[in-house]
Amino acid sequence: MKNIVIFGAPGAGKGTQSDFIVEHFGLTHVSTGDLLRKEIADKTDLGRRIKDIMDAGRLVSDDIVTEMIDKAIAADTKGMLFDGYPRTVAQAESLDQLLAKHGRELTCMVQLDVPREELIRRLLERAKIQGRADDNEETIKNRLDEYNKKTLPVAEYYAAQGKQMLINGTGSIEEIAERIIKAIG
Ligand code: B4P
Repeated sequence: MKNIVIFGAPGAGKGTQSDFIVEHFGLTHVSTGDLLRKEIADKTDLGRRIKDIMDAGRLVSDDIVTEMIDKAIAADTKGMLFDGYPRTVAQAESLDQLLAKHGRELTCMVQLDVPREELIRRLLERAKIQGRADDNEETIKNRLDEYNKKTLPVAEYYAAQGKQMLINGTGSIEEIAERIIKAIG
């Protein structure tokens, strides 16, 4: 059973490439960004608490996302693709513990490598099409700062475990999908 993390900066193509990976390997897709946005759209208590944090491009607390992931792993029988999680070293440690609790372990971490100017270009382009609350110039800068400070150390965590696979995340969506599937396979 494969359990894979897709990792990268905001706009690196994690959500985009996740569709190809889950289809090819028959995995369950868990995007913490999608789960959190649903809480906001459904106006739940949690959604009300996290809206301002997400709109500002900051990370929500580790406890909130860890609880969501625990539930998702408990409900899964196929193997999983974790998209947008873990985003801090504390979350990466929790993921290892949660997988072990369910008798599983992480297969690998796929890291999409994309230059900063291209990340900004993609997110501003998406802003025109989807109008997501956090896709504007100032919030994008906050998201990239959060990524550099809190999320990039997660790459070292997986490199130290020998589980990091670095993939060139530039080029056409199909080309990148082919690179990822070949590397995992
Ligand atoms: P996410 O939903 O994970 O959003 P994201 O980082 O912007 O990546 P996304 O997957 O949407 O974009 P993609 O790169 O596919 O997180 C949003 C917020 O949720 C965070 O800021 C945080 O507040 C909160 N959050 C989520 N998880 C959390 C956690 N674990 N802990 C704490 N907080 C958490 O694509 C971007 C754009 O690029 C798309 O428009 C796409 O079409 C385009 N694109 C993709 N590939 C391309 C290519 N090859 N060429 C050209 N364009 C491409």
